[in-house]
Amino acid sequence: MCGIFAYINYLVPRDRKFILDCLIKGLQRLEYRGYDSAGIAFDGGNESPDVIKKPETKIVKKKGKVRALEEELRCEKDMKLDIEYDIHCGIAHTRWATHGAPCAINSHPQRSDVNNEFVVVHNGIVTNYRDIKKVLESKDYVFESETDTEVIAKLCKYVYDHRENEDMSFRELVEVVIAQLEGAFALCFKSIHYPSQCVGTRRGSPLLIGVKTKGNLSSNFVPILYRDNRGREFQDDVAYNREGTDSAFKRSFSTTDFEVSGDIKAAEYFFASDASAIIEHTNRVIYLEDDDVAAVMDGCLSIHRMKKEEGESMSREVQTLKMEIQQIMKGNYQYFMQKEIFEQPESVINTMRGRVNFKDKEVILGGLQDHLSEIHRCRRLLFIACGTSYHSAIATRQLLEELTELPVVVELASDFLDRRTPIFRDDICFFISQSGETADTLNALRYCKKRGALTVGITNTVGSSISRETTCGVHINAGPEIGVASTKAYTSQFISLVMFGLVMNQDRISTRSRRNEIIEALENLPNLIKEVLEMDEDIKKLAEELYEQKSILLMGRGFNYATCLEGALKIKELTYLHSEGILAGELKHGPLALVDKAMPVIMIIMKDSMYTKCQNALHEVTARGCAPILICQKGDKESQSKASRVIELPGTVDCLQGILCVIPLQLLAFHTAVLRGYDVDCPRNLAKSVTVE
Ligand code: G6Q
Ligand code: GLU
Repeated sequence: MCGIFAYINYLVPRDRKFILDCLIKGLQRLEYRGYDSAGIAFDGGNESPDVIKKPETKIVKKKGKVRALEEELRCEKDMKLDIEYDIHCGIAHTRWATHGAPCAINSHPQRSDVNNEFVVVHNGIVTNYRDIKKVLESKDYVFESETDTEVIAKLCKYVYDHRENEDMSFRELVEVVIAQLEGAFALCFKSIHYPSQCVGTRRGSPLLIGVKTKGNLSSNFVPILYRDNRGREFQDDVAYNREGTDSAFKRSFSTTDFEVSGDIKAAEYFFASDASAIIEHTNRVIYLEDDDVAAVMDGCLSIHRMKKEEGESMSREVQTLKMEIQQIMKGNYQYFMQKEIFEQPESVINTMRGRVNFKDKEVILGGLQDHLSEIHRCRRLLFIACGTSYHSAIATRQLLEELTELPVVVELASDFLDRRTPIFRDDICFFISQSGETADTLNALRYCKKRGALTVGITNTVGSSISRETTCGVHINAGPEIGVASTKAYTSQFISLVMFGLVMNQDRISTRSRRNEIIEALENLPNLIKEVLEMDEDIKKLAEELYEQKSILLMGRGFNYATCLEGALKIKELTYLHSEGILAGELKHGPLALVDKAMPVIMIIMKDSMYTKCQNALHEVTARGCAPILICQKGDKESQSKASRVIELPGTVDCLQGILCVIPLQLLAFHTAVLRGYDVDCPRNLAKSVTVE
């Protein structure tokens, strides 16, 4: 979830061309994060800023690439480009749609009204936007987009129009607004009521500020003066008395703050989602933390805290970046795939955000809500997909059968079409696809639609063909996946399907304890994923032992059969080694012939209902002289005694264990590919989006 960039110049005269170029360049630097549309807001009008009485904000937005937005700007006739601004704030955005298809109207900046009084760019998801929208609609606010973001802009106007204190600052206004928001966000605001000011804030999504100051215009850059309030609690109790306004908007809070000020004669500030957009302007940056509200006004930057946690540091360090742009785009990682593997503690949270209520043990999937009774009445559930997405359905099939008590059929899209599989009007057909564009899955969707089945999309790409053409669905919200080999999308698809099972089971009293057990495990899952990721070094060592092999077999059963299939797919697509995922129950029916002392075998044995059967498979394998590499639960000494190497994982509920088990295999495939000298992000012969049959 995508990119924010803002540029503020204070007493550094810049013409409009410079400002627009700077905003566009900022967005281009963020392009690698993945996005589907882009937009910017800046001061409009052709009068000199010195004579303007009423400033205006111009918004330009475009679906597609930043290049298209640039083109659109170029086509703007009657826009003077040489008009010069001593002080100016421009904001820009690349959007990865989560609410509403990618199109100009849904792109950001979103606005408060036709006069663009307040405009905002947003990364993330506001989970309570429906409630806020309802309140605002009852007050005659008219919404123009399908986004969750638009409520933020409209709420700004509402708070501004109802303020009791005429001197309310922009920062104070934003604080009132974000106190109403739930979910994850990074935001930047611009307003005609606060000309040339910018406010940025974050909760859950990243935002940082580049700082470039000059002591005076003619001198070289001087170090900025940073006044930190370490050890001193800054009292600034802003208790908003909002009596007479809607109770939905009542809240009071106190703030503490920091400032970048001093002898600032001229300054430029850059807000951005990551340092790649800032580094070419300055290497001095401040990383905002959750609930920081940063405001640039009259060349000074102040950072306020919405609340101060006990023992929290009272300073924000101005850091000096020493990185190259390429490095920053991939964070501390060398490859996108590696970054995406390590993102999984956060991406699974984003999948569950606003859907799983851990306190009340409730799950709501907004996109399916209106169709649940029809789904409950169906004859069977079909899950149709390709590759990794297909594996996510295999991984959750057993749980879905258990929770829905319905027949669950999992199909490879290509085979499903080849067979011209019979489909009935009372079938519910799910189409799982990261890209939402896979030709086989899309064709299967059209085939099922024609036969009258209800179609449900599980995709990562809002506005994709599958998400548009299905009747309803769930966006997995894993964020853009750039590495061709799917990793974080798999775990997010997995969780989306588990959430679907829980929704279907919600009203059943007899299974409440099972449901609660799963929801509790979901809550703890991000921590356990982190724990597994800490084993990276051990897995790398294992890769060093295996990378010259010719073939690797993976065996498991029950909840971990899919893990073997997915692990083998990761190994073959990245390392070009032969690898096969084998159902341990099938060993005697053929694959056992492959096993001998020399054959590398990875076995997954977890302490679930399959434990004894897996032990039998282990015996069968060791009896042929093979000492397998074992992925098992911590402390399972019995299994470990027969293994050549052991990867010990933390335990979770049986039906989620596959998420923890697949991560070492993702890492193994990754490290093996690196050791073999292959391009991890773009394996040979493969494409990220397979739009041909
Ligand atoms: C695996 C690949 C691939 C992918 C399929 C389906 O690492 O990314 O197997 O899962 O090509 O793609 P979609 O999920 O985009 O439909
Ligand atoms: N939820 C917002 C939208 O869909 C922002 C998405 C993003 O992070 O780009 O418009």
